[in-house]
Order: sequence, then C-alpha cells, then structure tokens
Amino acid sequence: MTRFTVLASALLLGAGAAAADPAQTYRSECAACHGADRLGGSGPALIPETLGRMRGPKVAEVIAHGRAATQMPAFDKALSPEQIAALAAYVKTPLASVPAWGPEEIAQTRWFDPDYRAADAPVFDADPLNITLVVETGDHHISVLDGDTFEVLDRFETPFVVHGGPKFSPDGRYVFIMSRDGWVQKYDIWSLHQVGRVRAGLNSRNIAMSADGKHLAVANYLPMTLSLLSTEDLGVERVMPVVGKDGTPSRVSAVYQAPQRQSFILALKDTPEIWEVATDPEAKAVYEGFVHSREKGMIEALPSSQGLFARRRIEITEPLDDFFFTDDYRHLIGAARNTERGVVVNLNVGREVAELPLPGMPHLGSGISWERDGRRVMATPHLKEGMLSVIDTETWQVIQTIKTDGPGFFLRSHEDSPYFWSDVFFGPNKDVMHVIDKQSLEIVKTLRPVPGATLAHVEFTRDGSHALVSVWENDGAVIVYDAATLEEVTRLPMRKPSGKYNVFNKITFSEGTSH
Ligand code: DHE
Repeated sequence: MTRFTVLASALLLGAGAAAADPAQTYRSECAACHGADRLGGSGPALIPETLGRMRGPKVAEVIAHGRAATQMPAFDKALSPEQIAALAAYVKTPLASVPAWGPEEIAQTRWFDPDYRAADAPVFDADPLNITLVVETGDHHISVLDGDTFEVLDRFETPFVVHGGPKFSPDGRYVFIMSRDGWVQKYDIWSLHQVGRVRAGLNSRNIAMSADGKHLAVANYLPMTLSLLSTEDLGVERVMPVVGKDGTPSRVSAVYQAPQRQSFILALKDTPEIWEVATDPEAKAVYEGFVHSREKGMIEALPSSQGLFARRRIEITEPLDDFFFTDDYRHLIGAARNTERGVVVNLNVGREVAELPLPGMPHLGSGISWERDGRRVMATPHLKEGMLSVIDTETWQVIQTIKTDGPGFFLRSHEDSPYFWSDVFFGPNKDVMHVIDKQSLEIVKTLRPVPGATLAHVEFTRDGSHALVSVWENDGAVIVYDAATLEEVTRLPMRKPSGKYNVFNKITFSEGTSH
C-alpha cells in the first residue's frame, strides 16, 4: 500500500465512509498484490478455498494487523473495523465464476529463475542423499539440512502455504514443492538454487511424480482437473478434466504415485470412483489386459484410453479419500467419510474387497507399515480420537488399538528403528510425542520437550540413527533425537516447521515414511 492510499483511506474514514463497498475497498487496497480477480499476484489468492484452510489468526485479524515476516501490511489505521469486517467477509465469498485454467493459462505462468545455473556436481560436501528438507510454514521457506551435521546449507522462499510432501526426482537431485494456490516450484538440490515455478491449478491438494521421474501430476480442487507437467521444463503435458461416469465433475482429493504399477492413483472427492492414470507409454498392453478382464465382468477399462496417461475408472460404492497403499500397491485402504469405516480396494481387480471399522476419522495417508510376528501390519492415527489402529494387511482385521494422549496427525518410523513415533496434534496434550515399540505395541517413552508447544511430524535420517521432530510454532525448532537412546542431540531454531523430508528415505520408498 502506498502512502497515498493510506492517506486517501484515512480521509475516507474521516469522512464517515465506514461501511464502504468491500469490493471497492478490495480494488483500492488489495488488488495490487492479490490480483483484481482475487486469484493472487505477489500475495496469495483470496478465495474461500484457500482461506478456509488458513491456519493461525483469522482473516480480519490479518487485515488489521498484517502478517509478520511477509509483505502483508497492517490496515487498522487505514480502514475502520466495519470496513475490515466487510472486507474479510468479501474475500470469503466464492468467486462468481471460476476462470478457465487450461494448458494455455498454465503455460503463461511458467517462470524460470534468471540466476539459476545448473551445477555439474553438488556445491556442498554433505551426502546429497542424506539431505533433509524442512518446510517452514511460519514464513514460507524451506531449510535444506545436512543430515549428518544438521547444518543448514540453504534456506529458500517457497510459494505461499505449501501443503503435502515435496516430491524428489528418482536420483534425488531435484525437488518439486506445491502450494495450496496451485504453484509448483522446482528446486535443484545440487546447485542449492530454485529453478522455476508454474501455476498448475488455482486451488490444489498435492503432487505426485511418475516412477520414471518424467511427469508430475497436480491434484486440483479448482478447477476440477488433474494437471500433468513435464518435470524437465514444467511444461504442460495435459490437463485432464475430472468427470465421473455419470457426468458429475469432481474435485481431486489427492494423487499418489504407484511405482510398481507405473501409474498415478487419484482419490476423487465428489464421485464414487478411483482413477488410475498410466505413466507408462506402453500402457496399451497393460490396458488390453484390463479389457480382457472386463470380458470376465471384473473391471471396466477404456479401450480408447491407451498409452501415456491412459485413464481407468474403478467404481466404488461411495467416494473414498486419504489412501494408504500396501507395499506392492495391489491394495489401498481409503476412508469413507461420515461412516466410520475403512474400505479396502484391490487395484488389480478394481473392486472393494473388505471393510473394517475405523472410527474417529482415520488419517490413513499418514499410515506406516512393518513386519510383526511374520505378518505385515500397518498403523494409522485418528484425527478425532486419541488412539492408533494397528491392522493386519492380510486379514484386514484391526488387531490392536493403542490409546494415546490425544488425536494425532502423523506417524513415522524407519526400517532400522525398533520404534515408531506418533504425535498428539490436538487437545491439551498437543505438546507430546509418543515413541512406541513396533513389536510389543507399548508406548516406551512420551517426550514433552517444550511444554505448551505443538510437537508434530517426525523424519529420520538416511540411516535411521536420528529422528527430527518439529516444534510447530512461529518461534519453533526442529529437535534432533538420537533414535536409539531417545535423548535430545540438538535443537535448530525454525519458523513454524511442519513436514520434513529426507531424500534417501523418500526415493527408496522407506517403509516408515510417507510416499
Ligand atoms: Fe495434510 C500431507 C490431506 C490438513 C499438513 N495431507 C497430506 C496428504 C493429503 C493431505 C492427501 C498427502 C499428500 C502428499 O504428501 O502428497 N491435509 C489433508 C486434508 O484432507 C486435511 C485434513 C484438510 C485439508 O483441507 O487439507 C489436511 N495437512 C493438514 C493440516 O492442517 C496440516 C497439519 C497443516 C497444513 O499444512 O495445512 C497438514 N499434510 C500436511 C503435511 C503433509 C500432508 C506436513 C505431508 C506429510 C508427509 O510426511 O508426507
């Protein structure tokens, strides 16, 4: 905001224009940064789809007092409380119409950092596969940590409000990061430099990379599409409208990579279908197989949809989201919202094969699996109940529930650790982290390093020797623990650190981490 607009607003205020038209206030005070269409510019989009997920202070509070460590100024001197309230309500009303956001619009947003030069080898001495990224949501940055010394090698700005896990190229050199505003950022870890950005959606959920590292899929709520990008140059390969068999357009809750299947799996929010999109150019043969199966009445395949990005619909009884996949990607468990049950879908035959009771909103996407008594088990937290469910992945029975100090968000382990770690994200005990024995399923230690602060999300180093925990506060930290003794080793100050992602654990699909 310029000095002139502050003055003009103050005069307007003095003239008793407290209840000025919020659209007019928006045009004069906000449009320069947030876009005349409210879809963002140097500031984020101001639409309910994004603001509804805003963490921390309420919208009116941010307008009045600004946002620390960002370009957002305080407007409490320029606007009256009534004007601020009207403006907050205005930006929370849906747009009259969603603008077209197809291949051309996306391509026009492609931007490459003019200062970027690709290094021939890593510009640092650290093990490039033991790098851990820390997403700092407090001021929209990512810290690049040396996983052996815990030194911060770089700290770079991300698009506004990153959500979901960044995705690494199969060799671990590049990483792709997505914001809820639909921006995808490419960063070169070897060069410690941003490569470029593209806006693949207007309101997006997450991204997934194909097993060969060539394609990036972006799951969108707004518009209801899947955007497919080339990882090489962020070019648009395809924008796939997502419409159910009965013609119902659907938001995409999330997209996942299924490496053994060479495909993306899509969770659809508004239609009872799961989609599988081939990332194998030879998918024709695979899909002919499905046609053959269809003759036996088992699944539906689209013979016209073959080759790269061939699409297959799997019809289910009601929309499922938040998927957990078995290690071979033959089965997934999805949560059926409002019914307190989990549904197991066999992706090979394309139908529901089991269901199990999962009350309290399971957060299956955070699930992890391991061997116990010669059986493969998985565990999931519940967002609304202080418990973890441990499930046998052959019989699909809940074999145990573990009572915790409150509902948690994330679970994490490592194949070389006897423990898994579970946060308590909600309620009076949000400052604790349980460490649980993978065999006895007993809580062996409850950590509370910063009383009163939210403690959440764990990532292990490459060898599993250390566990990194976020103190999820503006003046927060990443606390590094010895994963065997469970003693604190060091504490790194960070701005509201959320997820942490180790290159090696991610590219090797470590069994204790999210994929
Ligand atoms: Fe997430 C991952 C969905 C709210 C932080 N979250 C994911 C993924 C999905 C998902 C589908 C897996 C995508 C991936 O990594 O590729 N999250 C949802 C929701 O549906 C939910 C409940 C509501 C929403 O509207 O989004 C939700 N998520 C949150 C939060 O409130 C969190 C705690 C803070 C925030 O950033 O909004 C949050 N979600 C995260 C993080 C991951 C994530 C840090 C990556 C975890 C990982 O280890 O991979």
